[in-house]
Amino acid sequence: MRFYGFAVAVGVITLGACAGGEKKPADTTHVAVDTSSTTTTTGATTTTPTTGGAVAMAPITGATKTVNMVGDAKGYRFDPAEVTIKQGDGIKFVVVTGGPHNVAFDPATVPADVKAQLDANMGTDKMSELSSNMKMNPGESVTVSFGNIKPGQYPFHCVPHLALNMKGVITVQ
Ligand SMILES: [Cu+2]
Repeated sequence: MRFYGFAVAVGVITLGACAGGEKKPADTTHVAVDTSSTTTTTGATTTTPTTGGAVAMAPITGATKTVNMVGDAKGYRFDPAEVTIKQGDGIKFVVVTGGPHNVAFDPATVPADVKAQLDANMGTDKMSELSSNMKMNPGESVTVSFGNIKPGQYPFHCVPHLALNMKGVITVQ
């Protein structure tokens, strides 16, 4: 009455290859994308595009003439209204009476290749391109350099008194 050998180690041999079910090939691609995007930013665009005030002021190297800005019983005017100068000269516009006055060039009358230089030559005391700030009191002035301005005729005016014919012409020889 003996029962042997029943439990003769039945199923313990089922050890087996259940390893490594978690690998996904996506890991490698992620790394590759990151590196490539860093290299794209190094594009060599170092040239300055069309920035407005890129032209430097060309200083007065010659004489400076004075033009008075006047408003009285006879009307509003530049005195003298017609001025002839040489390239490199300057003009100092001085308030005498009847302010506020200013000095402005009509962008439509200034040649395209002169515009940026003339605007720069008016300095930074401006209310817009080619138009100086208002000058209120006697003795206040606006000085414009004609350095590096090519020969030609340059009409100018006073913005608040343009309708009253306060204007003139500068001839650069
Ligand atoms: Cu005026």
